[in-house]
Amino acid sequence: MTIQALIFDVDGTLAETEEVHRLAFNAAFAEVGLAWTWDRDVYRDLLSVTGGKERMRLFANWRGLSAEAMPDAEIARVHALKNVRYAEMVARGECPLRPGVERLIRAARARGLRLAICTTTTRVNIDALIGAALGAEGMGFFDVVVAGEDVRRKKPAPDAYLLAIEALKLASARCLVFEDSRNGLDAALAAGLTTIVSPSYYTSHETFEGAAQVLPDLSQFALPAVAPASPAGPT
Ligand code: XBP
Ligand code: MG
Repeated sequence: MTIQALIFDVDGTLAETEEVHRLAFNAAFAEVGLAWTWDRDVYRDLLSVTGGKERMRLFANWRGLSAEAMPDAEIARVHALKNVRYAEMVARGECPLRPGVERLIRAARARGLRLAICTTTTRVNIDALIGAALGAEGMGFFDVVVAGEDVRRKKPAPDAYLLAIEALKLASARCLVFEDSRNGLDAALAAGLTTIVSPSYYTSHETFEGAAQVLPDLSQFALPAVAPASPAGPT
């Protein structure tokens, strides 16, 4: 298989961001006077759903709070505050990239591969992480960025990956995906994409049938033979 593009998940794959999201959620809850605290065990259970707002809705349901008691607008307000606190923590250097990630990104670029991001997180969080880790030029390394707000159905639905390969104008067989979670792997597989999984702190208990490889981290990954991407349509 000749690979022409690498597609990266964000949370858990590029960095151990979920712990930062958890702390940022708790900070936001405290700031708005919401008596919610998510410990690591609770957050691991909440990660069964993708998307921070969806996670808040799930927790509200667990608490028996109706949509009237916890309206979507209030979830959106607290979630936006969470993202502000997340960006501040990331900017302070509290969330470095996982081993091998920067080397792989730079090696892929040097070999003419195209790069994409495909995540269920919010776009501002991608900007914060990449900016802190790779500098102001970092977002320019990626030809395509698909974020949570770009699709109606988040992972494990294939929508985000289908949108990414459509934007790349490449056949799925020309792309290689990097994921850390079962939900992410299912999304990529449903889009027909070959997927390498490097489990993260919060997904280490999951199983990854269907992954092409499961690696402790991406420092273990060797790029296969590549051909430069064609600017023409799908190949
Ligand atoms: C993981 C997610 C996200 C993050 C938080 O995304 O499900 O919801 O936990 O981000 P990925 P938001 O596909 O990168 O693994 O609060 O912005 O949703
Ligand atoms: Mg992930």
